Amino acid sequence: MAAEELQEIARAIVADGKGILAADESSGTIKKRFDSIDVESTEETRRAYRELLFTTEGVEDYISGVILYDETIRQKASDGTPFSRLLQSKGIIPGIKVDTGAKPLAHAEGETVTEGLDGLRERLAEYHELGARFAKWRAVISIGEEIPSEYCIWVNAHALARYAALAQEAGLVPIVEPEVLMDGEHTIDRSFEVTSRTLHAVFTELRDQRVQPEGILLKPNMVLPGYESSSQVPDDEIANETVRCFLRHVPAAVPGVVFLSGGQSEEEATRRLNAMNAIGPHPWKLSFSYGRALQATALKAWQGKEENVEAAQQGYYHRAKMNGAATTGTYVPELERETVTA
Ligand code: 5MM
Repeated sequence: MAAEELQEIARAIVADGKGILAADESSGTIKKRFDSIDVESTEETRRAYRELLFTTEGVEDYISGVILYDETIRQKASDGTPFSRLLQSKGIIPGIKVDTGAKPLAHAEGETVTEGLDGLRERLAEYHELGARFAKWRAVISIGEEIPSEYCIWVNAHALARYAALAQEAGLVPIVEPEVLMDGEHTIDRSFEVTSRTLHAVFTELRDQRVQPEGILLKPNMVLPGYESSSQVPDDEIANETVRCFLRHVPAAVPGVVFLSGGQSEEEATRRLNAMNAIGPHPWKLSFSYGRALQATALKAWQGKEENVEAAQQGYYHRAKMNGAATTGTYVPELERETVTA
């Protein structure tokens, strides 16, 4: 596809005040989320929950794209409208997760490689037919005493680039997600070092495999201490270190960086994104592609009950609005107390 068309999609996704809802939980992950609210995970409960999110009135003011899972892109709203068409009708761009998950990496205890390249060209063509205009592939890098190995970083970077090249060929903007996990006892310096090595490998492979940087979006972790670390740091340090790391590795030609939340609380994810934008301008837009940090309140409010749909939608709308403000550095905690109604 022409480079300009990919760029146009990427730019629309990171338009001021907007970001992505990651609703591409695989069946195993959504089951874990539903277990936390004691709701059985069936095709119908998953459909009903996604319908709740996608039909939230007014959320399109803050959400430019939604990442879907294979099952979800084939599902319909209660009135028979396919989810991808429903999103398009609200001006939201449908996207699709195309990896098939992180699997144990041979000869590398505790490390994984993300799979899904077999038949990917054909799957991408089908997803384009189904309305997707961007794709997502997540590589997982864990921090431990002896890991990550260079072997793990480079095989994952290689696969990310192979995916990204195929996605661009199919007319889908690849969201490139090398997630350095936030679990562990490591310091922020160690997170910086591992994120730096990972981004170096990813952008080397992307370049070697002829991926156009103007037509991708990067979905990374923020640089912060591990959750079990005894040395926690303030938000402005997380913002400074994350931006400093990206300035070293992410080409200015990349239109946007859309962060994952990775288990941060909803407000932490908002505050830290805001802190980064408050020290801008940066060469790229800094926005969000949150799963848990957009859905936690909504999921808890829903509890699988029809009568809670409105409360759940209000929770989701509110987080989308808060993160929308964070993309322009205009979020202040006082906004949390504003009415949460759409
Ligand atoms: C929504 O979760 C996504 C899919 O995860 P699985 O393949 O493990 O089911 C995940 O890739 C997500 O898009 C990112 O991790 C961002 O979500 P969070 O919750 O970290 O913001």
